Amino acid sequence: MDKKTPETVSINERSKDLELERNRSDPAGQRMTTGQGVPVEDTDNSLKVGARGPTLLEDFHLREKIMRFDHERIPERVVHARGSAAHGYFQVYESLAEYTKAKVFQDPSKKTPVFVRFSTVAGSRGSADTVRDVRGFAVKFYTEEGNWDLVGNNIPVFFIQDGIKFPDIVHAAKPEPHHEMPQASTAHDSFWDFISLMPESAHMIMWVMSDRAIPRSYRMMEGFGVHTFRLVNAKGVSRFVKFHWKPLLGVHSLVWDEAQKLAGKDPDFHRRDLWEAIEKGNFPEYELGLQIIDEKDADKLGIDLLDSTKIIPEEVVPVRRVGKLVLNRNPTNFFAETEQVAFCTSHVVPGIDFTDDPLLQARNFSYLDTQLTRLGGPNFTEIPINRPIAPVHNFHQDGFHRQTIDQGRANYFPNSLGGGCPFMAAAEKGGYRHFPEKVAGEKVRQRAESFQDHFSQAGLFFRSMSKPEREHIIMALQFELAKVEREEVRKRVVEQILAKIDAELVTEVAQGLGMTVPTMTAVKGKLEKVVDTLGLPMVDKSPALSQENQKKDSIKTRRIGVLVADGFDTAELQSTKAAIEQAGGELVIISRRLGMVKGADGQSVKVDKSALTTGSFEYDAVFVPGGAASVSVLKKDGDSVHFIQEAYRHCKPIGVTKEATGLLEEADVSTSSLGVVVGEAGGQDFPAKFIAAIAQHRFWARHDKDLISG
Ligand code: HDE
Repeated sequence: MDKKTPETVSINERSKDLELERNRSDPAGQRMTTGQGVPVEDTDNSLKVGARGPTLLEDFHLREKIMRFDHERIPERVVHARGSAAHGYFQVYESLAEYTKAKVFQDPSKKTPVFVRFSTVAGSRGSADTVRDVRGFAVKFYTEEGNWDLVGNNIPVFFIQDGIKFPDIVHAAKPEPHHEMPQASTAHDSFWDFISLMPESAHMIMWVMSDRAIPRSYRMMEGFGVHTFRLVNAKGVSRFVKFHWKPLLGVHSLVWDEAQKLAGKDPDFHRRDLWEAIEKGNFPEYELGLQIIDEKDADKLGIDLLDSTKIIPEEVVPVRRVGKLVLNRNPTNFFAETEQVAFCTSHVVPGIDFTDDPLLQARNFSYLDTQLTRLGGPNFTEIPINRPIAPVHNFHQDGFHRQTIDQGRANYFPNSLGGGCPFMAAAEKGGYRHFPEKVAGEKVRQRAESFQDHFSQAGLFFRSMSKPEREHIIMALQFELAKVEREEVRKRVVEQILAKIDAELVTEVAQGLGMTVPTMTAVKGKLEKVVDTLGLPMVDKSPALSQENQKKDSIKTRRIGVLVADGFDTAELQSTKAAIEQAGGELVIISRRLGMVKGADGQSVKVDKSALTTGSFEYDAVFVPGGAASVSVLKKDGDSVHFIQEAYRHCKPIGVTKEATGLLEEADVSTSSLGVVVGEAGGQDFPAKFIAAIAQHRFWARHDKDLISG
């Protein structure tokens, strides 16, 4: 018998792409066949007795075609049904061998292929992208020692502490069972009823009511592993770790009014944004950040690391950026890749291990289990997008849709008929060895005492927000609770949850709902402990939590809507376009008619969007070039005036030159308002000032409170 050596693979950025190639099918230049490969003569007419006669059962092409169509759907994910994905790679900046033996973290010259799926949680597959919800951020690393799935969210905490509550929270959040309403929204009685009775959700509720739950783009949101995991090095030393993804474009959000309008005008807003950015070569990039905690320091943090409703503030344990994720290729086929990808938290590689977080432990069961129904059996690991690049050999066999053709007689271990193969690998040879954590105790159904502080971090989050961000949270709560029909549910949320978080919060929400403001119930938290034990100068606030403190130095990939009609000032449009494109932004020409629009000097430009199909909420800023004839048309057009007013109310930068100030007047927007940039006649500095304003993203201070009411 041949003496075989174990197969190994060396990974590079294209490994998974090449591996998928064997499953790709391209009809170009090919003739149509049946599923059996028999060429088809006619796919437009069924086989009949005479042109007007009955159809024959013998028509195997008709039957096969209809049968295949009848079974195209598979069950959607029970949560995270609506999603979009992309391929890319991950590259570590320097070896992390000190912390983990995972090969993906050893060699800075190596690019490991990844597939990343973003999603909303509550809505069905066809629901709108911009609803208020948590976003999934799931990453599959195809490493040389097997697949590692980091299945995270864009919010670092969760609603519940124990996985046994997951069916309850999801039932409560999903459309109500008797009439299946509302779709993709938590603004209903059963959700808030549950929340009012589950104080452990208080911290998560603050995040979900904040701007984080309405991101501007998947490319501009953070990601978090949520649970504490372990990194284990070659010597077997384990440290705790929290995973973060930091988008290089900064963290930006929509406002609620925009999000709702987008849901109607472009329900695919985030999916389109991701797809188009990649097609244009604007590859989304995120840095992987690690908060690493030595086991001996875990008790000093004032929180229990096994409690997924808590964060470790970045000011307490800094986030070290260790590598970069780049998404540079759209999937070839949505169903084959984005829909059939199966993430499982239990897919780990040597050097990465679990903790006893009861949420994580339950997930480790759920993700494996859910694929059985969704993907039709246990062979989902053989579906091309799920197949590891690393070689797979075991005695799992048979079942629906088995692809692998196992050779030989021995399908059991130990065996002698198969030469004892496949053999085991010692930990030193790459075998996965679980971290030998010491555990002892009684079997109990209990929640640890250290899990009991539900309100300190909810308050920390609220206090760490800027004034506009706090107002957004207040307005979101007013919106959601105003949709709750039962008064006692509203009351319980306000009295039992909000009154334990923050005085400003509870006062404003209660007043907005026409309720008596309850007295704050003081709940002594444990955060003070962090100051005591680590002597750190914070925790009353964590500036890292506020999006206001994120970097705002670039306009890369921002979309600027340009309102024009015939007679616009061509030179102004061209010079502004050149400057904005140079800075990485994009101008989108909007006009009443598609086709060409003519400048005052006779030169025409192509219209990108008909004003009928778009609105100010699809853009990051608005630009109106001068040109008396163009501006005079826009002034008479209610939609253009509304465009300006709406952009203004959403606190967006608005740039106008020369005659275009007339459109501002018509819209009742003062030229001296914050974030309104006016180009003086002949002024050279307009583009630079406008670009600086766009980089700020929004001008919240423009009009304090009413800005988000829509
Ligand atoms: Fe999930 N979750 N989850 N979840 N989750 C699923 O798995 C579950 C939780 C997350 O793009 C399901 O394949 C339980 C936290 C993402 O395909 C299911 C619990 C976090 C995705 C499931 C949680 C997540 C899912 C549905 C509590 C952030 C989409 C379909 C114990 C760290 C992955 C599927 C994709 C999907 C179970 C809580 C993130 C049912 C039981 C916390 C990003 O298995």
